[in-house]
Amino acid sequence: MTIEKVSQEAKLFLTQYCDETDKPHDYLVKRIAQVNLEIEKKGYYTQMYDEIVYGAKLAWRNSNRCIGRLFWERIEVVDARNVDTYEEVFEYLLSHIQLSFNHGRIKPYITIFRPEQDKKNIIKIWNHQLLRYAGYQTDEGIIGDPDSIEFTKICERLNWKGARTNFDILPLVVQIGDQHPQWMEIPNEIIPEIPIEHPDYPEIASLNLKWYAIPIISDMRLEIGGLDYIAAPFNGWYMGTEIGARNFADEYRYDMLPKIAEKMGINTKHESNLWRDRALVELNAAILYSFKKQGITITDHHTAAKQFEVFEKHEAAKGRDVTGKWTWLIPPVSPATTHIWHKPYRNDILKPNFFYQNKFYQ
Ligand code: HEM
Ligand code: NRG
Repeated sequence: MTIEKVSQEAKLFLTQYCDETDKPHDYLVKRIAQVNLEIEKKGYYTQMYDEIVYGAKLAWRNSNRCIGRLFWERIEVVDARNVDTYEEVFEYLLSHIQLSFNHGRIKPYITIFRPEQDKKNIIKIWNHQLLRYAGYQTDEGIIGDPDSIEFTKICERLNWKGARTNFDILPLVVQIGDQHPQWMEIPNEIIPEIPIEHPDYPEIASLNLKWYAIPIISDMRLEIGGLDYIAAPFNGWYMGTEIGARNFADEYRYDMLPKIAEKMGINTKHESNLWRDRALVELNAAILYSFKKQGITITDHHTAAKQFEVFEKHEAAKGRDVTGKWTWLIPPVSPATTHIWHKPYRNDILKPNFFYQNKFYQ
């Protein structure tokens, strides 16, 4: 980004920030002047804590693929912009896992490391999510999560060795500047996991399925006011279908529907028995039941869609249009039972926002 562009983006963001948080006009004018001076001197500027807090909230509010946006104002922001060493990065990441888990009452959290523009000691997180299962291609077939095969190879090349179960939590892999990346194993005591069981089909427990409690996306770029926070891991809580209808159900992931059907004792010979659909619903019921039994926050897709509808009403009341990506907002189970199915959304990309970025490895 050129400095003209940074200055332009900064002005747009600061104007929105001051507008929505009722700052007096002369505050905005002074702040823009100050930021421009800083940009002229060093090519970028440093945002105030309150600015990154509001920026992160706006980025969530603008996340078109997210159904959880009703709670956009309720995220805790950890300022990790002064972090320089591997030890500190790992400390912040472990603490993110623990604070966001909050003994099961999961809290939305984001830890923000230095922006890319601040060239020194730029921090890169190689993991897709802070908690994620390894995947291995072996002669006997795939072990673990096929989605992680590539990253798992990278970890093994860095001399990490997994136990080769279906649920090996990957290490945290961090790179500072162009240095050799370092990894650290997440201590078992702080890894919250939920064994999956079904109240009416006890046989399902014998599949020994489990999943981790918190989705902490760590590979997206957070853009606020012209600055690129390339390391800014964030989390909310799971919607059950993410695990039950995708992670465990997709044929290219854990592919569990045939096994669930077998444990339920239903015939899988004819598609017209709808055995896939029946297995899918009960697997999703099992996910929600198991999380709730352990007192761990999770939402079902009906509740999430209703909350999203409230979000749409709140936004309309503020005179704002809700942008969204329909193909992602509809849940993968019974989508037409939600209001989202029945209306269109404009997939306009507003900023601040979270963006995909190239992988740091390879
Ligand atoms: C995507 C739910 C919190 C930002 C999603 C998806 C779901 C979801 C179901 C689609 C995921 C998929 O299909 O793989 C929720 C729920 C939350 C929550 C229930 C509970 C509070 C958050 C927070 C942020 C966020 C705190 C950021 C601050 C995003 C983004 C995506 C997304 C950027 C797109 C991810 C991608 O493209 O892979 N969310 N979310 N969400 N959410 Fe949320
Ligand atoms: N489907 C992915 C997670 C994507 C983000 N989902 C959330 N985000 N709920 C999975 O691991 O299944 N969040 O910030 O809460």
